[in-house]
Amino acid sequence: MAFEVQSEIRKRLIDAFTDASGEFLSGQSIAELIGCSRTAVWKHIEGLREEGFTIEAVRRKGYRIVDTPQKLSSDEIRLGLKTDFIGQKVFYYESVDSTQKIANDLSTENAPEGTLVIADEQTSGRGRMERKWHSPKGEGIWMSLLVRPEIPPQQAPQLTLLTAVAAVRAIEEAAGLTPVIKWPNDIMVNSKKIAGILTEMQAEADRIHSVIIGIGINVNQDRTDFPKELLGTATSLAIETGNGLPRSRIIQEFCAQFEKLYLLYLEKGFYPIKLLWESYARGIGSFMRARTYNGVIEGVALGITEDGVLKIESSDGTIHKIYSADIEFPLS
Ligand code: BT5
Repeated sequence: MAFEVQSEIRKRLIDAFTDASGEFLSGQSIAELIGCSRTAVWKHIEGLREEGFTIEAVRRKGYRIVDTPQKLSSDEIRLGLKTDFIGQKVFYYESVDSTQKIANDLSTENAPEGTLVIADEQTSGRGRMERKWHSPKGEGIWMSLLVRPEIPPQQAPQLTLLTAVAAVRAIEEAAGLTPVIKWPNDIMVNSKKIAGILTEMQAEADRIHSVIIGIGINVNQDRTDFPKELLGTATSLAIETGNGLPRSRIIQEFCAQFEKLYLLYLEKGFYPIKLLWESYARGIGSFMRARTYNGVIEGVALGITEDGVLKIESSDGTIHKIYSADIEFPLS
């Protein structure tokens, strides 16, 4: 397992290139910006090259980044990341069992809010209720985000809906197609699942210690990359757009969208998020079948409550509140 620790200087160098937006930075100005000697600048530039960055060096002009590596790295994720705290600390792994587990461990070690754990591959990626999440090497975004909102624990499911909106918007911005949301955590394109969200928390009775939000987005798989059982139900951005996409761009966009929505949520509560969620959701007003722990409920979906709970009205007029379920309805 490869684990990269970002040095503070490397971070500052990446920030300087981000602010330069593709323009040249002279060796001297980099040295001043990041607080080290010109020789050290050169060493760090070489380090970035070894990671796969293509860096142009021109006499009297300086350096600029002309291409980023295909392979993910924490430096590549930071280059172009325009957030204050979401994703500002990135832990990148080549292969892990599950990023949820690592983020959980980091949370108990007091990692700061916004810490992001990303893996190129998960060997035991998981969905809700101990289901498997297929996370093949290099093909998707498998990441877990740590937040510590000061909200009552029972409101944590709202963060799943907030994350769904952030994921839809990130995909919209980075890939140019607009997915829809299927309550509570499925992101769909052409009636197939392109991304899923798993929200887990560490809490006491009345206080959240941390919420770990797991997001899986299928990016570069072609049809043959999915196992047989997912062939009819899963899709990827490459399949839907016909293009491969740099994963870092989607991750950065997700972080920016999430941060905006999260700050709005902390300031104004769930209502504005609920309105956005409803604008991307499908199935409200439709006949639905909800498979819950306690059996199957069928009826018309009335909408979601302030707490993000789904309301279904069955034919006898009873209104059921659904906290957790898999739902089925015709998507197209
Ligand atoms: C989810 O669960 O959709 C949550 C998925 C969260 C995955 C992320 S990846 C990073 C982080 N680390 C983890 O270990 N997990 C999180 P659920 O709604 O229960 O859906 C699971 C179901 O989706 C499975 O039973 C399959 O039917 C289907 N599935 C599995 N892998 C898939 C994939 N790559 N694409 C689309 N569908 C998939």
